[in-house]
Amino acid sequence: MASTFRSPVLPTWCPGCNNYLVLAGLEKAFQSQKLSPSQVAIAYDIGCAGNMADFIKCYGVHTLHGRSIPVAMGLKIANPKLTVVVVGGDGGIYGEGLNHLVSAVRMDIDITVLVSNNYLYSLTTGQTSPTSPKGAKTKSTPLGTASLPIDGVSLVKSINPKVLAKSVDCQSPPSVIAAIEEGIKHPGFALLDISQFCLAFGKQLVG
Ligand SMILES: Cc1ncc(C[n+]2csc(CCOP(=O)(O)OP(=O)(O)O)c2C)c(N)n1
Ligand code: SF4
Ligand SMILES: [Mg+2]
Repeated sequence: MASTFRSPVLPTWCPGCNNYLVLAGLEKAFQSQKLSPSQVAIAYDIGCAGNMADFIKCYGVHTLHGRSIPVAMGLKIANPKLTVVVVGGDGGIYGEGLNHLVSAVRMDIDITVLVSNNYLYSLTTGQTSPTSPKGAKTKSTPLGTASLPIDGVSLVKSINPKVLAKSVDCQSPPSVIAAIEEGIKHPGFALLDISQFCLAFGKQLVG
């Protein structure tokens, strides 16, 4: 049966991209919570992950790079009955938007932040991101990344141990599906760091 959350736009991600799993997990979680599209609002970041904006049918704002969390906070404050979700990448959430993540965690606001963590800026064709491993040779760091990577889950827990923060890996699809449902159900702030391998640019990180 077709999902009530599926828009008529077919996903444009690379065949096999792990974001298909995130999309399926979100749809499954909304359906298991018996939510209708008019009860859900999603703030999308910019990037491959954020392009999900076109593929889901519910309230949504395709925001600016790094600015999805403050938009989600505004949505939740304006209408606390809404289930509010953020969909973004490691670049937007842990880089340009990191200060907003800190604010949301301190407030323990009831939003669920899904980070498609592929350790790169993928939409812009594979530059170093805040989670790229130290020494990673990428398009933007041919001599190797000088900085240490950010661990989003540890960072968030160190700011507010009360929030839900979990790391899951797309190599285990059931764990991703279960974690998304847990995040949506959690009555407070939830961060899911969803580890992914970018099929187009990830080989820079393993070779
Ligand atoms: C304010 C602003 N800064 C930078 C960009 C360019 N830009 C677009 S997507 C992107 C990186 C996306 O990486 P990430 O958030 O990890 O998402 P992914 O594409 O890897 O899913 C950047 C730097 C932009 N669009 N807007
Ligand atoms: S470039 Fe990477 S993250 Fe983007 S759609 Fe392709 S596989 Fe997915
Ligand atoms: Mg990324």
